[in-house]
Amino acid sequence: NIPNCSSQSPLTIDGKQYPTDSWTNVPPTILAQYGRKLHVQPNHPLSITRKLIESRFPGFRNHNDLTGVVTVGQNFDSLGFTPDHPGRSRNDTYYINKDTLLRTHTSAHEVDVFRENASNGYTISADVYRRDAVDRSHYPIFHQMEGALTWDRKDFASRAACVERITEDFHKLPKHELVVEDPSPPFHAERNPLQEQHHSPQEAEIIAAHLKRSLEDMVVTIFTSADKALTAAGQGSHAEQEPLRVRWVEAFFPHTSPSWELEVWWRGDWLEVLGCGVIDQPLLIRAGCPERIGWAFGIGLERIAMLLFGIPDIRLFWSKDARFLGQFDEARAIRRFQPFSKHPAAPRDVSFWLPKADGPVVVADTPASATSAPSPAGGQQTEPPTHGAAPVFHENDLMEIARNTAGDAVEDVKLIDDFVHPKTGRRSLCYRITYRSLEKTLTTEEANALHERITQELVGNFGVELR
Ligand code: FA5
Ligand code: MG
Repeated sequence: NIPNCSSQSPLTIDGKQYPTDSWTNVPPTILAQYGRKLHVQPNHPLSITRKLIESRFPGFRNHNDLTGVVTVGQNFDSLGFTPDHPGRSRNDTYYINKDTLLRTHTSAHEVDVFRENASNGYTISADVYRRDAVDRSHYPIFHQMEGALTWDRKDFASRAACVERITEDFHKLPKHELVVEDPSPPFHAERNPLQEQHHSPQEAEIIAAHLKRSLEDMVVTIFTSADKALTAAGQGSHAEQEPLRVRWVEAFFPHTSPSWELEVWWRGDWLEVLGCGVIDQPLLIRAGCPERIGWAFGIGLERIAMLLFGIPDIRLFWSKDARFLGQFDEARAIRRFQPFSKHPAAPRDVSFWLPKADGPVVVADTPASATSAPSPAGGQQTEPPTHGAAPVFHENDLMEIARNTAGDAVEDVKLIDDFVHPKTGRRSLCYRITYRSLEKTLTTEEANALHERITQELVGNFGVELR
């Protein structure tokens, strides 16, 4: 029963019971993978990657065991997400109930960690959960590393003295040779303002410079040393195929301003590896350290690991196959991942008419805000669960049906056709679902059976009409 897989019975996660309600949408397949903690498994590529990044931030406290069940307050409110922010949608977030969810990012812990001890810097590495697309670089569970560093104005005689210290710290950071592309303006008065009511321009600028240099150092150092190892092992460095290219682009987060994303050139395209910015001062005020100023970042560990080891498919991180796990050793220099088998892909298409929209327009790729009803009592959320009538189809519903039905045998789900009938006004969608197991060749019958089950779920849950 998707997306309203709420039941009366409570959910047990990590030995703790949580009541369910009409917000509950976390499926059993996700809960079954909860708690694997790949980022701390010895010799797992995500753990190796985490340690490499941590090593570039000496003196930071490393939090690697914060629980993934958090409150709506921690995940959104503490960071200044507005009540109608789309990230709160049940289409994007796994709710345990209206107050509790599986964290969607490691930023959920920022305020708590600052409140507990804001001195020096910290990292937080953890599993995070999102209802998201299905393809080779997206998985509904992935791993992030948060990092933050602040300075306390109270430690200095004046604000100018604090700026001076940050400037000294900046000059002590390792330097690198790489020319980092920076095509967009570093600040934008409306879209990405300096927090002028809280920070002098000098404070914001030196914090930003320290942040960018620190992250550039991290990326350049770990990729250059991986390259050296690969060359020494005769495995061909990344640089031989494509020289390292890195760029900054403008980004937006409720909890930082100004904000940026760092992208790395990979196989002919820019791949976003992290988001970062100057910490929103109200966040630090909420955390009880109003005189601290500083920066924060959030890195996708899988993205870095895929680049470092040449891992082609994000599903592989979940493999328990010794042919995968046996290739990584944290005591040894980086080696390129050797694919152990590539089984054939089995693409299947499904075309359907969306139910005739009497009232609101049914949309495939945006949350169905047109059908909103009042919020549940006491909840911050503006988007209600759908009751009674067949739920409005959202693309992430198909992603989830595919995952729940075919598990890791589904490699990719892509919209390949979308058209509105000129006479009837009905909308038709066609998705191509690519089946491919990492472990074995799927027979035609197996692929057909998976496809049939997904198709039937779609009809049963969303009242679509197959074409
Ligand atoms: C965030 O989650 C922010 N909280 C990051 C941040 C922290 C910004 C602190 C400022 C200060 P974003 O949604 O872009 O931002 O995710 C951060 C990184 O996680 C991305 O750059 C990407 O590397 C990775 N990521 C995001 N979604 C996925 C996914 N579905 N699969 C794998 N990696 C992902
Ligand atoms: Mg992003």
